[in-house]
Amino acid sequence: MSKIRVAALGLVAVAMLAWAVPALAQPKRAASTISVTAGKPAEFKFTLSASSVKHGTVTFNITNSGALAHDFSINGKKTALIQPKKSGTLTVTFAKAGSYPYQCTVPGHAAAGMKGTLKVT
Ligand SMILES: [Cu+2]
Repeated sequence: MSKIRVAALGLVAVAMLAWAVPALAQPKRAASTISVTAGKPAEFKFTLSASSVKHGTVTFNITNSGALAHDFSINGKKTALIQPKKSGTLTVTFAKAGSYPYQCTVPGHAAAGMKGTLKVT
């Protein structure tokens, strides 16, 4: 074999390792994203794109389609107040499976129905 061919084989081997090693090192669970719409289907309701999610880090992308300002609170974290037609993001880590209640913390909103439960598996 020529030196060039050996060098080329070496490069291929390195490239394959570079591909294989991160795949082995990474956890199998990828981060999840859930879309949350506040003010839908009614002003004091949330609509989530998923009702359950695997435990780990979850990014909530919240859009307020209501006429009032709302926030989104879950597992001890919450967004700032989100004005109508605006959106916000909340990244939350769920270390273990369980049922996690979420709500809007604006006074009276949760009592009016702006709450629910996310199942974490
Ligand atoms: Cu609200």
